Amino acid sequence: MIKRSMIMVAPLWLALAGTCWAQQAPAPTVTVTDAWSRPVPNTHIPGVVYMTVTATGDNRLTGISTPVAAHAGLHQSQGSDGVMTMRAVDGIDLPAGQPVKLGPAGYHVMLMGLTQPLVVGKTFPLTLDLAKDGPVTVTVTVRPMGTGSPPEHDHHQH
Ligand SMILES: [Cu+2]
Repeated sequence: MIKRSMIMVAPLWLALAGTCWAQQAPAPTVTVTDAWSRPVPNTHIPGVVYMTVTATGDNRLTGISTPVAAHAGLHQSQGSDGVMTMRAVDGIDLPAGQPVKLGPAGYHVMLMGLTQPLVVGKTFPLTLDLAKDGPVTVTVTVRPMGTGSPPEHDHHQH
């Protein structure tokens, strides 16, 4: 008798608990959009991944991993005197509600020791480690050269 009423009540209880959780203590969640990579024909060449990361609460991207590379790292490109250099960073801050864009001129993910070439149209998983949340795994799509932003001109050869 008791057991039966417990079963009937459970769905309502779960619904109420979910509502209360959402209103009182929003979980820090992270959304990733537009995750893409450039094609890499040769595994001796590092790969690069770009994406836009938005956190609902202040958070920090602390690490990255993927089965297609022996090592994945967070990098930042910086331009000085017309020369672009990049350095490894140990994390990327994700301010609440502000989309953080990883792109060709700034932060990016570097894939070292690719286990396979990255072919246009192929997808692979990428896992983001976060300071205030469990890991988030997203799907990265390999896009053709010249389709990123800002537009590239390296395919306009005469
Ligand atoms: Cu890099």
